[in-house]
Amino acid sequence: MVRENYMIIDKDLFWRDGFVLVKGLLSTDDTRNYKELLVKLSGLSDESYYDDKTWVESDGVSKNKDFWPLIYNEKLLNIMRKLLRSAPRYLQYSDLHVHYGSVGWHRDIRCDSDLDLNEKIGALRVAFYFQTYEESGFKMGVIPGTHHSTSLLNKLEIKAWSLYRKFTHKLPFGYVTLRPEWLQIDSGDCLIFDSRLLHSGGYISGPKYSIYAGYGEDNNRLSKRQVEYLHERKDLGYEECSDGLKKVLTEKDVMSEYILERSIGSPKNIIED
Ligand SMILES: O=C(O)CCC(=O)C(=O)O
Repeated sequence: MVRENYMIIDKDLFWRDGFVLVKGLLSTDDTRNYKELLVKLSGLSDESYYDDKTWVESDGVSKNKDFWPLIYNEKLLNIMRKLLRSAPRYLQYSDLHVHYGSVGWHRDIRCDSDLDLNEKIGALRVAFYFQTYEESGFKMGVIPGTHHSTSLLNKLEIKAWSLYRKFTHKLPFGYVTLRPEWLQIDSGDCLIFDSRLLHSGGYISGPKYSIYAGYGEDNNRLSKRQVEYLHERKDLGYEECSDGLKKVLTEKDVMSEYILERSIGSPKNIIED
């Protein structure tokens, strides 16, 4: 059954399901420009997909000034203002993807306990896409409600299907305890989801360009944890938020208290004798 409420910006629905798909959030011009930037930075093109080339850059939005307008896109901020309890904050957690997919059910934030799942709202992940469904065949999978609860049976089923996928390189053919929904993605679409939500990219059959960015609230321990993750994952090479970006984030009222705290404790500010 096709649900009608993918695009309804309603806080209660969002808190219940954990996601909203906003069709055509970005204009055609913006979509073309960001795709061109991804092509330039990655050195890959549509054709590279057919040579099995992929590219990922962590912290890519913050490191590249040309992407900053995405962070404070007014349409996006207005939507997040409806979904959150306080002003949206950019958490500096971002990835640029070319022809890359993350297939397999996962969350984008560590959830240690029921306490984490019981929080009404966690950090947010915002995904922007720059190719048509016709070009890529890309669908994004989400399992509504799993940001608040995942039963033991759900977990076992996820384990079983991930083994199946590992050995067959195919997506599951049927679910028993899980109710995934597969969202058809087009150029300019934007998916906003709670980082705790179980989600999976679908396999692609053509070029794909996407940007994933993290947002949250001040005074929210899951938003704080999202920023702490940037410290922990040294391998991802997150840099301290630059003064230029801090200035812009402050002007646009999306500066996070956790990013500011992080700067204070960053190695750059530690004086060694
Ligand atoms: O675009 C995709 O294939 C999914 C990416 C994803 O799930 C992630 O980066 O967490």
